[in-house]
Amino acid sequence: MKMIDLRSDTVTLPTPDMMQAIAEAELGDDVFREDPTINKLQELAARTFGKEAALLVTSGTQANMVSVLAHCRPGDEVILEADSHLQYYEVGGLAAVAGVTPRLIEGDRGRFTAAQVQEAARGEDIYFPNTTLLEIENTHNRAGGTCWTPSQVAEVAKAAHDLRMKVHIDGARIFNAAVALDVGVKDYARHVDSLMFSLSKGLSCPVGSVVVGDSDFIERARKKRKMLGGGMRQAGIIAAPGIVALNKMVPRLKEDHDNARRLAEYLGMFDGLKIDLSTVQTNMVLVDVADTGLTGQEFRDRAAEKGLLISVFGPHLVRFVTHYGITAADVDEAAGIIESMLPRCSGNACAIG
Ligand code: TLP
Repeated sequence: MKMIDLRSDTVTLPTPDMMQAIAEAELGDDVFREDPTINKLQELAARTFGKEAALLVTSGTQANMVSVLAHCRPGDEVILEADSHLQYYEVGGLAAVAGVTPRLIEGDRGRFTAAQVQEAARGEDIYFPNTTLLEIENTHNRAGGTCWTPSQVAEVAKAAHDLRMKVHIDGARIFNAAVALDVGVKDYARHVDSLMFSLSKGLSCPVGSVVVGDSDFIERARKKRKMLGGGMRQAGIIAAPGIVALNKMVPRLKEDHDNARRLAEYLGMFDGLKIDLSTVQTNMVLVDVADTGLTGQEFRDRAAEKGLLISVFGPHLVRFVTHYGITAADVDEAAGIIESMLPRCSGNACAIG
């Protein structure tokens, strides 16, 4: 059976250009900084974001962790949004690995304001931890791929800097935000101390994320990466598709956004499904299925039986993600599968298909 896989943009396979770049990559030992392909990717990433330096790491989770470790000391406090990936999905690494405590802000579609940062930062007191880092997630995953504008980032970053905090962006999908709002990624990076983006999500690479920042920060992050076991050797085979991604894969993200919007509008017509179209800003669609009488897991399992893979995002919430390899026709087929699962009512009796 053909499967349409909308679980995540992490399921993408490398493009033919990426496979060729992998085969032809010049390699060396990156712990000695001798892999020319990694060095090239890092220089390209630093230039793209207008920062001094960059570091290739194995994953988005490792990118966030080396950033927290490079900015904070054990016992410090980090301010971040309550549903942020770093808090929700990174296995408690903030506490277990970095030894920092989270101070959570309730966002509005993933975003919060300078006033909320000022309120959360309690200032100097014998009783309080040192609050040393603010984290922003753009696009915000659990809010449904919602975007911060550069001026919203500038506003909260200024508030944090005035309070002597550093600011880190989890920009796993920062290119989705930049394409959706037609702004440059430098427009975000210039306001913050560090930013990470993922190669392995919308950009379609098999592995890797990159952290950017000033040279001192990147040197500290490099050492933390080594400590976490992320010092890689001939990892130019990972960097080579990353170079292809930065050079070629960004403009096509618009196609994913158009497909997500198409899917959201299609699904929004079905009784029993609730979608907040205001959150459909990039390549994700969150759907509340409570009114179908199914849990998120039951809904996901029924879709899978019919050839459509999606993710459970809450007791009654599921997520669809569009990506490279998914066409408008696939989206229409996916919506058709969902339609075939919804209750068909006659008189007082309803049956789930
Ligand atoms: N997100 C994954 C899952 O972990 C939920 C997904 O399918 O969306 N930051 C953000 C904003 C992310 O969405 C993710 C991955 C990460 C960090 C972690 O990246 P990896 O999976 O490379 O460690």
